[in-house]
Amino acid sequence: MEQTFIMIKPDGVHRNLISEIIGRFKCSGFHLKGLKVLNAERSIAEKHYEDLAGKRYFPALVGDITSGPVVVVAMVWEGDNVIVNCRKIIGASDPSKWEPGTVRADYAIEIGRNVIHGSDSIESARKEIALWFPEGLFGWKCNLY
Ligand code: IDP
Ligand code: MG
Repeated sequence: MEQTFIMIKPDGVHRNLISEIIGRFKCSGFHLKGLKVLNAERSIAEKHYEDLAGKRYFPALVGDITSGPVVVVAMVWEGDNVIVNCRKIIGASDPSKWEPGTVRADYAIEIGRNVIHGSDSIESARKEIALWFPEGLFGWKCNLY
């Protein structure tokens, strides 16, 4: 089954949006395979966003994720088509394209403070899960479906 990595960024944590945002993923068919709160280390944040290393906003982006004594909430969800479905729940990163009903439409302030990250492909999900959960995932299987 497909897995995706979801992260509530520091702005979402600081605004007490953790429970509200996790609640958006309680769709039937999604299973929670990992959940933790941690300080994001710079090396992990840089590796996470390495594809964007050439962008002018890269230092600000890494700075945001690692700024001060902040935390991120990292989650792994598993399910059929979970990557694309979670991206739909999250919404577009570009403010001019925020779709109503998405997490970002409801809570993002601007593109640089858009409260949440979600993997965009199977490859990036694999990379991000390995990066943020080097200890491995919670090993259980839902027996209700
Ligand atoms: P995504 O988060 O929707 O996948 P990406 O294009 O992968 O969007 O960009 C990663 C993150 O980089 C965005 O969520 C946002 O925090 C930041 N970002 C993207 N474009 C800009 C920009 O033009 N200015 C400032 N930050 C940006
Ligand atoms: Mg992205």
